[in-house]
Amino acid sequence: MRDLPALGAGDTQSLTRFMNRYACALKEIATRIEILKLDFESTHEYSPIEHVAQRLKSPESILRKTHERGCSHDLNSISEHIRDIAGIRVSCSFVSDIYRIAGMLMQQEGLDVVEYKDYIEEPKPSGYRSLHMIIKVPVHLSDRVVRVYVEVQIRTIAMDFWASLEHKIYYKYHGEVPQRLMNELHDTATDIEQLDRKMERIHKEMRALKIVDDARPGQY
Ligand code: 0O2
Repeated sequence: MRDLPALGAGDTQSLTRFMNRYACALKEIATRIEILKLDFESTHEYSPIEHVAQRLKSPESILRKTHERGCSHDLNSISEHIRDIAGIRVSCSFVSDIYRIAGMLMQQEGLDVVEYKDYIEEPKPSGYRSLHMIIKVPVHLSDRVVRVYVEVQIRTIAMDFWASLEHKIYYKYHGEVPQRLMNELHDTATDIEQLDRKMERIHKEMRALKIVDDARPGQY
């Protein structure tokens, strides 16, 4: 985004306009994801998306992150350096769905994937698994188009369950999680990886059976 005024005390109008762009970008990407879900369901009689959640970072949390990063507090700089002000999380049933959704978004006209981090291929030391993309999303304002960063996190329901519990534990211990718990979380993340694989295998078997069943001549 360009030509944004500096964030001054009491400059709430600029801040509101600034935050609105992220809210609009979230609407834009959420709609695209919803359309993918609807179209996929009607074409394949199956939904690769289980759940979608979105959030906007609060101005306080944006400023905290800006401060931690040591970057300038003006809105132009914030919009360039803090790329997860708008975040959307997509939960899928199976790992292959994660890549399917990511691939469909990457191909969409107008969306520009500027960062792609695959923490499923290379999990974080904590055990965290998820696919992250930073996407530049066009927002059509009354007089111009601005492009706004949105962070998209895509993972399985099981990975999401793990991440949410780990996040709670991390905050509960103010980042100083006892080693025993960290080890246990790490082991659980590995269990989840195996569980995801097993579930996907069963699902594939079931779909193969359904195809055979559907191909059979009708019975009375
Ligand atoms: P919150 O409160 O969820 O927003 P970045 O902060 O994005 O600039 P980084 O580390 O390069 O820096 O980004 P990365 O690795 O893509 O991670 C961004 C987000 O992924 C985090 O946002 C978390 O939401 C999630 N995440 C990353 N690692 C972990 C992890 O080990 N456990 C859990 N539960 N979540 C993780 P924030 O800003 O840290 O937090």
